[in-house]
Amino acid sequence: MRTPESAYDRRRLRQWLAGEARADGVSRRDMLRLLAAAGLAGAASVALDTPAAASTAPTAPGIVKPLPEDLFTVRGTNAETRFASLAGTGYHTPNDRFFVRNHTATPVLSAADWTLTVWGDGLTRDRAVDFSLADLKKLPSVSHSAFVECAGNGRSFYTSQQDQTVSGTAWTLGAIGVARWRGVRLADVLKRAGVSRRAVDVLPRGLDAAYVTEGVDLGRVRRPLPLSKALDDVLLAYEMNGEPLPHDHGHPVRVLVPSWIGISSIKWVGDIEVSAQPLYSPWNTDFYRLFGAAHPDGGSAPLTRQTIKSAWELDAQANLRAGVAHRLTGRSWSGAGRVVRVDVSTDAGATWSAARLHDVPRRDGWVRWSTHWRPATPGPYTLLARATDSTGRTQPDTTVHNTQGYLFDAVVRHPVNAV
Ligand SMILES: Nc1nc2c(c(=O)[nH]1)N[C@H]1C(S)=C(S)[C@@H](COP(=O)(O)O)O[C@H]1N2
Ligand SMILES: [Mo]
Repeated sequence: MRTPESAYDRRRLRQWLAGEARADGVSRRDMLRLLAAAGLAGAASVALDTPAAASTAPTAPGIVKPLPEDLFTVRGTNAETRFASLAGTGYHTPNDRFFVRNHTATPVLSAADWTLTVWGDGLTRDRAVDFSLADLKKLPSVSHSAFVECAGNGRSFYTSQQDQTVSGTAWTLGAIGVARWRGVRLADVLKRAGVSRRAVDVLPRGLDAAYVTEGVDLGRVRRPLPLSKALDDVLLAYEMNGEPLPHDHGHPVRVLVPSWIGISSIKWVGDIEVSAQPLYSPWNTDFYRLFGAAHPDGGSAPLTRQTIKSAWELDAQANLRAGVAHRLTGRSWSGAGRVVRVDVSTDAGATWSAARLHDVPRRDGWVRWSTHWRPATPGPYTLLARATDSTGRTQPDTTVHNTQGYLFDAVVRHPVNAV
């Protein structure tokens, strides 16, 4: 029913390691130098404490929308949603509090001037095909509720809970949002462009500036998708929660790849290469694979689906009145299936009970849940939430380490104080 993802990824990985990969403008040697410089072998430590100046800043460089402190924590060029700000909101993350992950800066593009160019040797004709936004809007529109979640969401807990060193943005759990996306099926656009039977990969590329890191220009943000996934459930979205796509989330059009890691969902898409050969970019070779002692020499296959997580809609170190019953809320999600059960503990795991679920579990989304708790006496407490999905997967106590801190799925210890 779904794409044969793991076979695809194993094949791509072999080709990359065997040097059969098309270099796509960045040499393997440059990438290795870059990774060495970034200290990924013995990776640099994540900064757990956001500098005071950053955490109170109302804006992040390159982000257009306001980032009030009660909604966001700014982390470099990115803004993390504060889970506490989702309490009482609906199923979908409001656009004003949806996290932003930018490699560079949000480009402010005009919808009227925008075109999408579809090109490559995987098309039946030997010329590129352009689509305006008006052209896309003439195709049948579809809506889909789905999360976008950064592969590094939860990364800081490798350090704070497991005492491990990882590189990258020190997210807590707020690098996720669920929106109702409206747009057209990528499959319909590819068919119009004339996708040939030889096509195997598609490579959407953003119109934001080239990403330069450690002195290496990696080019514009782009990540290949297997044709089978591209033809399955991928959207070219032009609306988010009933509004035109906001600038920070890809205006006028972004790719939306349900259940896969956030990097797949290319914002501000400007062109899509359709290729008869496997494609590579830094974002499916040296980034977004698992490296480290517990992983194969040379790294894992490229990451595709998101993992399983839970979060309380509370700040860390929130104060709750002792001796009073509180209704506590949270959300759980999984890229592999529907979340069917959430267990919670208010005593650091000594006892557990089932949380009440408030949504019909659905794939590509999350479930809201609640529990009641009356802290008997003042003092510090640790809250835990552990989700189980329809594939039978349950959040573990620890996550196997990888150097770039991707796919953290362990139960997070959430400290609160009864006062
Ligand atoms: N063009 C472009 N697309 C991009 C990115 C980017 O920097 N440039 N960041 C990616 C990453 S790493 C993530 S997690 C998601 C974040 O989407 P959001 O900012 O709408 O929440 O966008 C992805 N698409
Ligand atoms: Mo990401």
